[in-house]
Amino acid sequence: MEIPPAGPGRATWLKHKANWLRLSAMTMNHHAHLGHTGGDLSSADILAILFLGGILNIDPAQPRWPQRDRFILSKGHGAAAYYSTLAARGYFPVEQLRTYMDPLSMLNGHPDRNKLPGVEANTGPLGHGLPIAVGAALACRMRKESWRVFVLTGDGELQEGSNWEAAMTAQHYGLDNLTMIVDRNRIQQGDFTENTIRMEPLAERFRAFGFAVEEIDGHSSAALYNRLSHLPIEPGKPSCILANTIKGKGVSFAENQPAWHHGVPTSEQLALAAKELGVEVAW
Ligand SMILES: Cc1ncc(C[n+]2csc(CCOP(=O)(O)OP(=O)(O)O)c2C)c(N)n1
Ligand SMILES: [Mg+2]
Repeated sequence: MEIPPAGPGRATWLKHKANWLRLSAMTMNHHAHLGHTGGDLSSADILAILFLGGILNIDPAQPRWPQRDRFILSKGHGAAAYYSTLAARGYFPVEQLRTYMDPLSMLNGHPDRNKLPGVEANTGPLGHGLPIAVGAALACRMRKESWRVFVLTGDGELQEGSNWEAAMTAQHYGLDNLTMIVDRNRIQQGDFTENTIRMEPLAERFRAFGFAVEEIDGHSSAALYNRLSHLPIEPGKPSCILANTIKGKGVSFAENQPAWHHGVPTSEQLALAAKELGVEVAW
């Protein structure tokens, strides 16, 4: 796929793509009368860089190519943004996004690897993506292959203990082919993370569990690109990127509002979002 050369042109192009993912996800949630808009909007820049910005070594024409990089959306409730990304990358026609959550659609409320090309793991129950990613990274090591594993988690999701068991395993095996990205939007279901179960000091916690950690602006395509194109952060250690984001990013009425975790836009809100994001969705 065509990616503009490095520079301000590429940053603008990626921002436009990410905003298209945002509006596409909101349109899907609107039609389905269900969805997780806030987390779709916070993750869009990360998904855009990985899939459309040339980070992942993948081939949509061969979704099961053995040497591909693996991406796992651990926060499976962010499916609408993820499906929009896979369609934009060419895994299936964008028109199929219209079928989101329809009976017999490939686009379930949460991703299903048996139905949709490009999906590596069935997720939705929180706390499973990192354990699966660790297993994949270890398998890669044992086979002496060179593909990499990327996993995107929520921040509230890290309250699931399974993540910390997986983190211990990743550091034990020195899995520097594993990169976890945390969508650190500071909101979970119902409230801010720090009011629910405090996550800080999150960077120090991951360091103590043997990860190389870096905090970046999760809405800056330059920061994301620079970090993700120079991995691992430290040889011999799994990488953890704490991507500081805003839940509901880009849409004034949804930004930083816990209620928009599950919020579904009305027709009027969708029109306002389109205006604010400066994109059109025509599928
Ligand atoms: C094991 C489990 N418990 C509860 C839920 C219901 N649930 C869906 S999303 C969510 C909140 C997730 O918050 P966070 O990880 O911060 O995601 P984001 O802010 O990126 O949407 C919850 C509790 C679930 N999917 N899985
Ligand atoms: Mg969150």
